[in-house]
Amino acid sequence: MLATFKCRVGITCYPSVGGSGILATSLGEELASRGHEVHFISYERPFRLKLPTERIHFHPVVINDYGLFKYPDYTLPLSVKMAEVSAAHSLDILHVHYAVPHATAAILARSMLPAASRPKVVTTLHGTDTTLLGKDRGYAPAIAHALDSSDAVTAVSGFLADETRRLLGVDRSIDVIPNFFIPSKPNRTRDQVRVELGVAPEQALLLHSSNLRPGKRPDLLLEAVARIRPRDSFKLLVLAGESFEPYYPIARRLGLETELIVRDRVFDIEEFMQAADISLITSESESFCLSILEAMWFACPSVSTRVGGIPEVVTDGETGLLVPFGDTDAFVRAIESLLKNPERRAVLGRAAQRLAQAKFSADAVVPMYEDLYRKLLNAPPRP
Ligand code: GMT
Repeated sequence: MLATFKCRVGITCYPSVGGSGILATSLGEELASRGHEVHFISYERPFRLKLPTERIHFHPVVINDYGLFKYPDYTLPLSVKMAEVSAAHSLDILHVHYAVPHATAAILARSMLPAASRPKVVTTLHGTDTTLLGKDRGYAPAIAHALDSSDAVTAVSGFLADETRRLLGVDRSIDVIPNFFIPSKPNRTRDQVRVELGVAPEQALLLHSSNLRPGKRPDLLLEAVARIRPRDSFKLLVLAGESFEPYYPIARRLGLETELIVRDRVFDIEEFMQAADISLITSESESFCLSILEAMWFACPSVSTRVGGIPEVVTDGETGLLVPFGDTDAFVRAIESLLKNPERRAVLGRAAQRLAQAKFSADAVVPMYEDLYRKLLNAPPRP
């Protein structure tokens, strides 16, 4: 019976600001709310994880700074903790988010346990674990081995599944399970937030939310925004997952001091998402782009580069606008066209919200993971 399926899942992810950890945290919380028992195993509590929560446990991995090591090792203590938690709590599944080094640690943990009590290993690929590290000869064979040895592999977009096969030469099934998002209800109104940010009623609020890693190309974002005319028609809000410090000189050179608002380490992103009019993404590669989805939930359309898995999230001309990577003129024109046309913005935004609710909600996506777990637990053990 579908409704009575319950299992014990260990989840490992990066706890810091980043889409893979955010997704893993939401998945764990959703699984717990559906009656599964969830054990997070990581070096820190994932930053969005609310504790205490019924059926959710957190097991920190302690890393020894052994004097002999020039580089501290995380993989081994992580695998030992995974094996320990699996044995102590009879885990059915070890679900790792981001392959490096989590998948390697999980297969090692599995092999440390007696055959009868080995959890199934599910590896979810999020992006640079394939698109960046998969190109690095110092990592690729280990990633390919960990994927081949996982009981199931999922990727957050069809693009990422294909790239993984191509770059790593992996010849195994990879299930595509997209990301999802559950917006919290903002505490303040849209108007209150806009007043706090200093956005005039006639101005549009442009939003960029990311970890600002080089691949997000914050430099291109600022260059494009500096070319938007009229200058006083907008403000740009950057929700910075990491320090914006390296980009202030660019913003100053481009004379964007008046338009730019930066907020870092924001935990209540919903407050700002609801206040935004257009979400901007200039990434050179993106397997999915969770921040576009977060904005979609607040009926905020996007202008973004047509790269990687983004076209699987944004329907060009219907829920947002896609522009070829590197074509700054086209990017600026796309933003200006939406600035001039609030009605079109609203139509795109409403369509984006409907798409998010239909395809990228917890109710649409979490059962895909539950089905996968159920299938694995019903399958015969690996030879
Ligand atoms: O790969 C990264 O840059 C980090 C990773 C993360 O942990 O945030 O981001 C990836 O995973 C997200 C969640 O699945 C996706 O929405 C992002 O598109 C993806 N980033 C890239 O592919 C660059």
